[in-house]
Amino acid sequence: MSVLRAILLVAAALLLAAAAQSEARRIWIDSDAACDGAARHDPDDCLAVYALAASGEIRIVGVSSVFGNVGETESRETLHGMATALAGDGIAFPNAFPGAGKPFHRQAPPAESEAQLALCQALDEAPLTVVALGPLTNIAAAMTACPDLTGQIERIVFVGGRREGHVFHPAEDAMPRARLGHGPIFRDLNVELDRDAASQVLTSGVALTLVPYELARKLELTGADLDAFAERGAAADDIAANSRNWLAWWQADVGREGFYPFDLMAAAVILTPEAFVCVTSHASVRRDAMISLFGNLRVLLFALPPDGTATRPIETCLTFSHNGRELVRQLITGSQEESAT
Ligand SMILES: [Ca+2]
Repeated sequence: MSVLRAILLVAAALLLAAAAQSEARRIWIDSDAACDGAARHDPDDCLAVYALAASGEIRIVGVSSVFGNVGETESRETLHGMATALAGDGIAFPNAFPGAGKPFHRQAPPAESEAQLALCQALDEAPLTVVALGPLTNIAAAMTACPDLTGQIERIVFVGGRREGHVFHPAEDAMPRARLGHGPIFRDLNVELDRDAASQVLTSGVALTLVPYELARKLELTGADLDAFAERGAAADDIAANSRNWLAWWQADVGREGFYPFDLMAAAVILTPEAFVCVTSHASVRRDAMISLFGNLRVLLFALPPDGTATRPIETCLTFSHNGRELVRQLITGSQEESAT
């Protein structure tokens, strides 16, 4: 093959790749990333962001930071750090637009964040799917700022929601001698930190996919998974290192070999939808009549089948397909072909 012909073939391949990328599904990531290595900071946002950034099959058109697991500033700095680390590995990832530092209804007057304006602009350019890994404040703010563009949101994939009466109790039967007999209990924080935003998004009419605790509890990421992840490059090595304290807390205080990778599941719903069994449920934001924890404030409840009180049909991913668990694990550990090389 002549040198000229080889150059032309490479150029054609690059053009094809660029064309495929421009036609790829447009994704917006909203995140309360907290993977700084602190013992009680859940690194799952960073695992989700890594999986989305590294896939090459989607086009990340924007990223925004929101308060949640940590403050908005720390979340944004974490995302910026990830962008730098990913760039070092040759993976493009945009810097995060600053978003909300507190719930929408507690902002007086409501602040107009760069995140909501940038999301409106991205919606004005073309339809997109939002992966919502934290409280829905930025999404609700954008819906308020540019209501005529809400129809451009193809779908929101949101980490949250539960069935009535369901308590998030990760130890389950893993720690029979735990203090008080149950070990830690988690809240549905992405909903509870901004209930009004959750309610606004739910009632907006935009297609919504819930990725609840009930799904995440069906997969544990272990130390061996983090070992494999760390081999994928400097960015992965950083995130894996910053996940070790979280893993250690799960092993010591929850009694499990691994941790439930909550936000990673939302990334996986985008990247490997065949890994999941998702059904239509009916959801609403209201008080849970079966339990009075946390002052019995409103929460996002879904019901299967409809229970007569729920209002809105939405997609809810509840379990894995036959090989789904391994497909999701491989988003972190790398594909089997990669492992074999
Ligand atoms: Ca999160």
